[in-house]
Amino acid sequence: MRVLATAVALLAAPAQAAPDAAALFSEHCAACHAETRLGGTGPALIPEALGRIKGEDLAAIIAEGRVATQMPAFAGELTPEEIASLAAYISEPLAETPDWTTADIDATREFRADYVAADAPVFTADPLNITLVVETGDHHVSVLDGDSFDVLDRFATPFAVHGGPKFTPDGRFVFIMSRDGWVQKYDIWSLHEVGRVRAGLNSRNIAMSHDGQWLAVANYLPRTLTILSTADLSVARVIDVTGRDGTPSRVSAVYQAPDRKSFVLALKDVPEIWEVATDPDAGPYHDGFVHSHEAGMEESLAAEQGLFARRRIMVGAPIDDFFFGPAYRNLIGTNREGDKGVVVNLDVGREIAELPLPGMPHLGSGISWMRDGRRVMATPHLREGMLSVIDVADWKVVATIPTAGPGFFLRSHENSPYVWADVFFGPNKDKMHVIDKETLQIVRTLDPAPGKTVAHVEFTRDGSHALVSVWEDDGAVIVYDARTLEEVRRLPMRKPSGKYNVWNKTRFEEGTSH
Ligand code: DHE
Repeated sequence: MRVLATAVALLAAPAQAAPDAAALFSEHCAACHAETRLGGTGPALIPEALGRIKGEDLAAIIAEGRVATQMPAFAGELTPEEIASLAAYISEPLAETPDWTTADIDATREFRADYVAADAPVFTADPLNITLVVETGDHHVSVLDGDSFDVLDRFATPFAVHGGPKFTPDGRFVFIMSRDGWVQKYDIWSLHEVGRVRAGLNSRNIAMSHDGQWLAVANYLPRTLTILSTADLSVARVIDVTGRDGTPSRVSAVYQAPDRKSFVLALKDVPEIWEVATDPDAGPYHDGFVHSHEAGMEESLAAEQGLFARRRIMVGAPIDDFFFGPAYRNLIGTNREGDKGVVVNLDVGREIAELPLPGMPHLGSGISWMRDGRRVMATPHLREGMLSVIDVADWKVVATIPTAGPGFFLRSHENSPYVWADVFFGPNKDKMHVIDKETLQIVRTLDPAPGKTVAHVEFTRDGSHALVSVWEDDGAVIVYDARTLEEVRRLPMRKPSGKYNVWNKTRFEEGTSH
């Protein structure tokens, strides 16, 4: 009888109300992350941005806070249920794709009042041998003298920088992009930030125009390409990215094609590659055909001309990322399934070849070099422990090099006989292969920080030294003699990711990707 009474009492008790996540967000999070969840002084809290917090539990971050940031711990204030409901709330996609108009972008432009443009470099180091190290551990960039490896400056970046910073062709200014769409301009000669602007709400990467005047920002949110003036970070154009059938698309990546005086874009949601002119005299840009009198041109749907003229190249399926062949005539991309490569000829505007490339090739990390009189390119694979080496004249796979696990980045230099390939994923993430460019054999496997992720290489201007990241919060950049493969120096850094040498990047040194 007592048991029955207890059961009845329990049933009669009001059910524990589920926490009101939206109200909790407004009360505790919105002041820093904005009511819209699109970010304020704190980063955006939307799945597109949070997906990058690998291996970390969102609820744990809310409960414990984030060291060395302004993110406080909420464990004392909120119950575990409330924290879990907040974690679920910010993992939900936004109900609608938000707008981010030219006026919105312009309103975020801010310039450093203490910036004074120097007339000449304020340091004695070779300005073209400066190397930037992106330290994602505490969102800073270190500016290294490429000869002495001394740190000339260390400045704060926006939260979560991704992709390569892009230099103006003279190497004086550099632009750095964060996943939340902030673009920061930094003056290398003055060793000083100039200013920043939020060009998108969730962005992928940036590209510099051939003449250094325009910076393209590839966005996921909204579905746009933002083109900024590099002079003052003002908006030159926001291009809505919509497929021929009207479907809005995210931009996976944008790259500079200097020989073509254009930007080339990979679209994520529609089977199209776009080319956008950076030449005021460009055109006409016909969809599928460019500067061409081939049959069929008359049938093309659109023809734009002049600066920012756009043309569509129709492909069989969306291409996520790609690598350019010689003289930017062809690009090789991969399909979403990551099992084949597709070669697209940019001159005629169509696919011209296919090749088997299983295991999710990471073509954005591809590099190329001359081997035995023929130009080859190599790419790592994100899902298989191998590198594919492809002849770019006939697009045939000439070799497959087995590695100790799937890798992320490849690097070489014209003056180096070796390709450096990391093993980013799996138990051998602490290994770095050094591969002979002629024999395609692994000549040495370095193991400089056992148990830690060792990844991404950049060379000095002359190719004499290779800089390797120990990708940990108490990490380092290790400087190697690129010929003897001996360690020369170890510079402590906070989770260093990519490194970018001004010369190699502005001169399109052949061992470097985009
Ligand atoms: Fe990257 C470059 C896409 C995840 C670090 N990454 C690029 C580029 C693209 C790309 C298209 C070329 C842009 C450029 O430099 O202009 N990256 C992707 C993805 O699609 C992927 C797999 C998933 C994602 O969510 O974006 C991805 N990338 C990562 C990471 O997890 C890495 C390792 C850590 C991080 O910072 O997010 C990472 N990506 C990098 C780095 C570069 C990069 C360091 C620049 C390499 C270079 O040498 O130029």
